Amino acid sequence: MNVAVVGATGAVGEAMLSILEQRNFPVNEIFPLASSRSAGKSVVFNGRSLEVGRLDEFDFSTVELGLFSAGGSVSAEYAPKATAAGCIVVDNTSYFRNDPEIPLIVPEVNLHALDQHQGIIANPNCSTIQMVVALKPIYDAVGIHRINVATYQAVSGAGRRAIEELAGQTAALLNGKKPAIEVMPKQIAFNVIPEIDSFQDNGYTREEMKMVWETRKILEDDTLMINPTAVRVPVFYGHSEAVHLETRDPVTAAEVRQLLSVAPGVTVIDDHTPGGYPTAVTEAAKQDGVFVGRIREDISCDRGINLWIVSDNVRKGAALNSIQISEALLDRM
Ligand code: NAP
Ligand code: 12T
Repeated sequence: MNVAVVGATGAVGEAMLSILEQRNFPVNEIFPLASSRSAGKSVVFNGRSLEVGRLDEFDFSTVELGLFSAGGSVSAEYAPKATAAGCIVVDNTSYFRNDPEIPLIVPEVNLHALDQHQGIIANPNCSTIQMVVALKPIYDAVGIHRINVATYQAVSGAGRRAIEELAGQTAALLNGKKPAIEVMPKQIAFNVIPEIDSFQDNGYTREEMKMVWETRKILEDDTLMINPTAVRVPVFYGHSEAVHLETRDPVTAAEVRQLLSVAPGVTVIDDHTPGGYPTAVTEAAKQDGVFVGRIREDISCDRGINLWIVSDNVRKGAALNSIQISEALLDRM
């Protein structure tokens, strides 16, 4: 396949290039694209240095697949142009996710919905992806009525400049200097911020509402009750989630552990010993899986189950999931 990577100089685009390479995706020609700011810079693919091209000058009829991660407004403008030129688009932005005509896919969970695609396939939000991978086997076995979730999200979710801001603030503070605050709403180094994406009329943030809208769409269940709090923490790679479920039928922690131990894409690390659980930096970062630990019955609620879920937000939360979707598209050709 000829493949265009739109946003190739970004945090997600860079991971896309390296995952395409690692998984031996059948790439014929690859076109890294970005804005005029980065045109002419180079990126590395399969040991070769490639020049970054300008998205606004690119002819999408020369590629079969476009992996988009350059922001919602870029996808709004260029994804329809790409499909009109015969290119299939896997879109990582939130722009098309809630469109009922556009499949929103996590391959371990709802690959069947891919068959409805008309040229654009949406990749869900990072926090939604890792949660539904872990919840799908429980949902199928005993049903889920309600989900309470608090996220602990890495700065890489907000892109390259946010990664640099955490590093820069940390260095500044350790050197007794004032931290510069440009990308995040407050100081993120040595802090925790309960604001990701914009505030909505109901007092939730858009990042929180994405978890509601997207989880319902992926699990095809509009009755599912979801109550998220999305929080940014000073971690570079890997989102963590404390999830509290209310299931429809009773289930024990041991049964949940068993369900998850055979679930696709899930690794259970749940020893009741010091350190016997996954963390973002130690287990999840740079890995492909969704890691689950701290599985226990909720002592405050009948049919309540608690879980701790971590995964690499840039890989499974974005680039890897998009490439798994692309592999499934290839299988269907
Ligand atoms: P990033 O590090 O800031 O990178 C942004 C990329 O988009 C860069 O390559 C940038 O190119 C390119 N870009 C920006 N405006 C452009 C334009 N007008 N024309 C062409 N290219 C343009 O951000 P990121 O973390 O990689 O995220 C990129 C997008 O992916 C986000 O906006 C979001 O929509 C999506 N995303 C999704 C998830 C998820 O949960 N699935 C997670 C993270 C991000 P330049 O170098 O030229 O500026
Ligand atoms: N604002 O693709 O800031 O909907 O961590 C993913 C991550 C949007 C998205 C973040 C964001 C998305 C973030």
